[in-house]
Amino acid sequence: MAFGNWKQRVRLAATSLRWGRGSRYFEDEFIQFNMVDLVPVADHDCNRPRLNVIAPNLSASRAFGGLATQIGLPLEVFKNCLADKGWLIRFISYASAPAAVDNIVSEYVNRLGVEANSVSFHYVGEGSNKVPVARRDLFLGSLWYNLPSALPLMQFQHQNFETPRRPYISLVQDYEAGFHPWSSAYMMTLSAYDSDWPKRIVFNSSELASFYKAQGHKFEQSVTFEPVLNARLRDSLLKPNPPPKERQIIVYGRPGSRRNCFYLVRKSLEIWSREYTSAGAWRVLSVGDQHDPFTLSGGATLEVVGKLTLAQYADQLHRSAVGLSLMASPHPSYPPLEMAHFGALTVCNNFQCKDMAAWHENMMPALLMDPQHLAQQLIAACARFDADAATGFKGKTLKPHYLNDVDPSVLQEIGDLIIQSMA
Ligand code: TRH
Repeated sequence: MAFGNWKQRVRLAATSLRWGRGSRYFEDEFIQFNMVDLVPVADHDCNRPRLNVIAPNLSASRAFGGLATQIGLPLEVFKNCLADKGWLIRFISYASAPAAVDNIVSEYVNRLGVEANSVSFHYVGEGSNKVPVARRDLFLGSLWYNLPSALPLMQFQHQNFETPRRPYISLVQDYEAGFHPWSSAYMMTLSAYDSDWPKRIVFNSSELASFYKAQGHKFEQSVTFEPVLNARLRDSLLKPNPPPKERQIIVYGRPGSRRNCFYLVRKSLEIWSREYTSAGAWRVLSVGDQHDPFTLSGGATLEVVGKLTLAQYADQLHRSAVGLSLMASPHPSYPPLEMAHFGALTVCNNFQCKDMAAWHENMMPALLMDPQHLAQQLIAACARFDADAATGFKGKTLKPHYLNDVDPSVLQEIGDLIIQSMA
């Protein structure tokens, strides 16, 4: 993560040298997304149907929830519904190959027991943007800019092999137009949603599906799956004798992702530490991005640890009595679900179609996204733990599916959607 920050700083410095002082304009226009032009070349060798998953990179150590789902879900669908029908699966990565031990695809292939011979890789980041395209390729992407990247490949297939315009499988994991202020990126995201190439959508969560549909975007067909707990975190949650709860607030601290509302996180913690008389007994642990520490009052301490491994993250989830995780988005967001299910009283937020209180009794959604109000929620959560250290363990999940694998009947629906797209 620190390395990532360095790269971003060097890039910003280079931009400043070339164009003058850096500005929000530059960040939004050139840095917050990574448009990659893919160049098709005919592949006459592959005659089997092939699902192509376009991903920004395949590195497990860089993956948060979005990438993990983008890799894991298609592999689960492949294993359950496509492999026995002769399909292949290929991962097209914008970045060069990660170290073998850091390859997130290999991790899921091993865990799910997918036949490794059916899986191939194409790394665009290794010197050429050329991508071999065969008659029976189908493309799936998650981030909005995967569609404009894939379009030349799909158009080439249509013209070169005289195939029908095969639908693009869009794995919608957030309303990504909202990731950008009004700008080129914002307009391009809407254009990707509304382009006339046929699209079939796989929605990550009902909340997001409702929001997306309410915006009126057109698509041919859709399937919705509900978020589930990461299997490695689930193993840790279910292990006997977990570490005990401590006076620790685990905070999803990601200044690099606007949707995680870092300004509100920081301001509310500053107020909490000034106003909660027992704050000195508490420690705040910021996980997610590496960032500069800020000062807390009243003897409360802050430690910034950035991105943890899943095992380290699980350990801290066990230890934390209180959680704080915000996301300006209709998706429920994985971290508050994790915090609540690990027994932390979790300060979080609702957003139009999402109601976090519907997920777990430990959720404490803010009525207002205002630092003062959030601080009062934090004070209430800490006071509840100070009064009863078992309080978070008494809270129950309201979505029992969350502790299982994705529903097999939904995997089948996604498999059918993919198979029908090849017709
Ligand atoms: O990948 P993400 O940025 O999430 C994306 C977008 O936020 C998008 O808006 C959302 O809708 C979509 O995913 C589903 O990050 P996310 O989901 O916030 O990542 C959380 C996961 O990251 C969590 O499930 C486990 C992992 N993680 C770590 O591996 N180490 C850590 O230290 C932390 C805090 C999380």
